[in-house]
Amino acid sequence: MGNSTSTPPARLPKDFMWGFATASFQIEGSTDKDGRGKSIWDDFSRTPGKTRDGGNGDIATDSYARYKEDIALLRQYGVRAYRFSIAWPRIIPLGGRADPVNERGIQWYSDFIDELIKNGITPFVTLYHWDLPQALHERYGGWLNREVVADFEHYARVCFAAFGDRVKYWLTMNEPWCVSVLGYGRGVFAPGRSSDRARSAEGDSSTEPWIVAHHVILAHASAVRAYRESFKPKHGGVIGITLNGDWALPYDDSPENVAAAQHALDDPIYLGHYPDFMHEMLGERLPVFTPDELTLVKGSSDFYGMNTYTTNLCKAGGDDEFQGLVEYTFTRSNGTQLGTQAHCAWLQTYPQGFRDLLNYLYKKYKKPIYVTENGFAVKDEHAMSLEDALHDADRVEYFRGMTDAIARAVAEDGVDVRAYFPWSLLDNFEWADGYETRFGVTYVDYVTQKRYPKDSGKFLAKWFAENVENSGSTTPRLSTGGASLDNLPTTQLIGTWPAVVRTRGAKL
Ligand code: PNW
Repeated sequence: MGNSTSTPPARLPKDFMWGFATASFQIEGSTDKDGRGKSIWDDFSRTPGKTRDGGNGDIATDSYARYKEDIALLRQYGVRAYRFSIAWPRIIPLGGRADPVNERGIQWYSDFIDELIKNGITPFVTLYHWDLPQALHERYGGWLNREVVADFEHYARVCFAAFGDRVKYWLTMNEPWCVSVLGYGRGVFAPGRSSDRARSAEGDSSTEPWIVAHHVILAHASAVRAYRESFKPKHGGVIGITLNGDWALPYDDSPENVAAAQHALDDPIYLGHYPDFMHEMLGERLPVFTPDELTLVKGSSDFYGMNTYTTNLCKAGGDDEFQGLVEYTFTRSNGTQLGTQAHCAWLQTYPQGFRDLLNYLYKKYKKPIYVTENGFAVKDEHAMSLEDALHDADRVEYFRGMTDAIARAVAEDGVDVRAYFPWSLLDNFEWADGYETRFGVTYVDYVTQKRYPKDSGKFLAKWFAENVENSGSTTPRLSTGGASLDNLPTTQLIGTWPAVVRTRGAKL
């Protein structure tokens, strides 16, 4: 694979899908509207100390109420597709397969999908982006109990039946690693279980994350089987899962660090079994797939769905099982930094790693790749004036590197990348970070709920307008008058911050 950046890459093919990604709990708000049940994030985010700034999901970006405005914004950016997630507790408020289906929840997503299609935007739907119905957590321990596999399959079937005539791209799960490790190991995400008794009264970080991950994988694979058997024949769409996929580089040439970097890249969905290293590390704590389950899991994704943000330099050692006994750093052996530091500790810019990851995955698995998230949170953006926040130079630099990497991976390396969804359309509820960390290409003023495109959003709109072969119908509207991107106000300064976005300094 090459790494030349001197000549411009060839254009992406005309059916290349690009758009922005979001998730229900991070943007919708309206948690008590239209019969929605509670999710595990509702009370968790309202519990003091669980989010960095005390923020919760009650209002978020108010996108449940403002969905037409959000879709108009997507249209201004000229996107071809939009990745969003469905909130399970809006569809089945109590979550289970014998519990009532909520027609008002179905109607809302149905209207939403129609509005996207009316605007020429292809819906790309995630079924589970972390908002498990609270009732299932209380009933049987949620992801810890195998019951959840059949309940998830049922929920998925309800969605396929209601929306499958219009939705042709499905993701079952977003990032199993975050669900299991952050929710049941480190305890920083809902439901917040952990062996750390300062953090949680209940939980066992040595066993629960692996049990949860096992059920997440089986739930995913069961939903895929249901889709392929009962819906795909008439609807003809594709379905898969999306994994955390950061690139891993050895810290240096030592054989143990080279092996450490490889551990970070193996996963059971595409291998069809747990990687050997996991057996060695976990012994009998690693759940066992029956032969039937192995058949169910292998090949259970039509494509390689990947959320990728950064590259880690890997050193063998340490005792962190959630990183496969590998230590991560961004400081090279010569003392320099890998790239530009984001607001979150785990993220630095490194576009060559993105190109290398795309090449690695395509050579290894030979499946089309859908990049379902990729993005950057500018350091201290929350503390800037609106005007400064809109000139998000570090995020522009990030996306300039990543778009160049994608274009070269496709045009020069022959990698089959079909879609790219920068995270995120809007600043939004960034989980345990609350509203402090901003990933949006659009600034959200949480007092007024006004949206303001940042330089990065304009950069991406222009880049894709110029670098995807024109299919005729989806040219971005950069200056259509009225609410065009260029006419939106960029100078209004934020006066007072609401309590919800004020930093309390609580570090997680
Ligand atoms: C992803 N990490 O989460 C999620 O899919 C989004 O909902 C989220 O807003 C986005 O990335 C930005 O954080 C991650 O600790 C959470 O490495 C944590 C990590 C990575 C991704």
